[in-house]
Amino acid sequence: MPVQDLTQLKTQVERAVAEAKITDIHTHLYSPAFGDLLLWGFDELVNYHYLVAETLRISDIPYEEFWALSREQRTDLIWKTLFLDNSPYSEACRGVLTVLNELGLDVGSRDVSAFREYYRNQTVHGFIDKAFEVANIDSVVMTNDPFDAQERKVWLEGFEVDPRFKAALRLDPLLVFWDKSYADLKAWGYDVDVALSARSLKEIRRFLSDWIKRMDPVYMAVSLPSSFRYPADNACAKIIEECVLPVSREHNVPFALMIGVKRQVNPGLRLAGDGLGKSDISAVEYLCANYPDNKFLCTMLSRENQHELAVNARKFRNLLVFGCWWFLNNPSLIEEITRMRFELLGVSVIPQHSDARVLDQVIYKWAHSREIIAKVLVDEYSDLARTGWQVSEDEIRRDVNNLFGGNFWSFLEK
Ligand code: HDL
Ligand code: ZN
Repeated sequence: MPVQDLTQLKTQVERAVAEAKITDIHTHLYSPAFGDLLLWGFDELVNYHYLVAETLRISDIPYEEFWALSREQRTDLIWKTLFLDNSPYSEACRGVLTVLNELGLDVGSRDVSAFREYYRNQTVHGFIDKAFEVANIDSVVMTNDPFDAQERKVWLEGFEVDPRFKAALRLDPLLVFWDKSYADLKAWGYDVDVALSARSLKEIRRFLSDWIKRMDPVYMAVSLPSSFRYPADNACAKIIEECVLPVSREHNVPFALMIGVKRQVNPGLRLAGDGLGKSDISAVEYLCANYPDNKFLCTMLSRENQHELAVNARKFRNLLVFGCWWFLNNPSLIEEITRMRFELLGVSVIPQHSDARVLDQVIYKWAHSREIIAKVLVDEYSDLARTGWQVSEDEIRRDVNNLFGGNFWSFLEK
């Protein structure tokens, strides 16, 4: 039945977006088998590094004094600074309140002890079910780092897989910190040297294949600095060219490029200390053009890179753009970037991922993004309607399901 008017269109888009079961293609969440690597609950939510950065620009507390506080003491300082002494309308603050509200808690009470009491009555398994249900997500992709000692142990010992948690093989230590990580590979029995001999490159390919067999990742990923250049005469480029790309093709596991971080611009903030820089899009262009048999997912951190990234995606069918990453995950930028992407790429894009680091965050990150993406879609479809082109409810659902997961899974299966 074609959609006849704006009110009906809006209702149908909002329903389709609300009902779409999402594949969240990049998070820092872990299945319960990984123990306390999975962060959840009120105090973790308030201690999210986004809120730490916002607190430490207002509070005069010396950084080391802040870090010497207990997690709960940090929560209380962050809560007072950002929620009570100032109105919490920043995206990260509002997100905390959206989570509490969506869980049915009385946000207006501002009663931190009541919020903590709620979580004390939850179990991790029960809360995973709850968070997935409230956020209406089908599965999340983890960020799995074989160089992390705590995580590595779980993978080597084996564990019961929770199918809602997909693996992603994260390669930052290998690609960005080779001068240190080569020693790890050597200790693990891979015959490598820092100079990247032919033998070393072969052994790095073996390392990657071993971990792909162990993890069954949906992709390999790396967060690259805004200074990333490709081609280049450095270890990062050499390992990408000689190891990651051939292994990616061999196992049909896409390579996800996340480009634009400036690591630790303020080390005193620890995890909150990273900044961003505008990156060189020609690296993405070169990789997609020169490796047509490789599949690349890509997200970039700078607003200024978004248009050229979308234009690149128009040129290369082996490039799938995803997400409004990190400092772009704010309503005004999500709307701007999504509109531009829909105008340039139509449905062939993954508009969002949550990047959730605390399980509860999938609730707010998706609630906020669904609202914006639905709003943009209504405008796109109503612009179509003005030409006489009527979209049916089935077509709306088809598009929405592709945007929220179908495009990702189809890209993997190519
Ligand atoms: O490198 C990444 O995957 C980033 O998302 C960082 O983890 C960053 O600290 C973050 O959590 N952003 O949301
Ligand atoms: Zn991330």
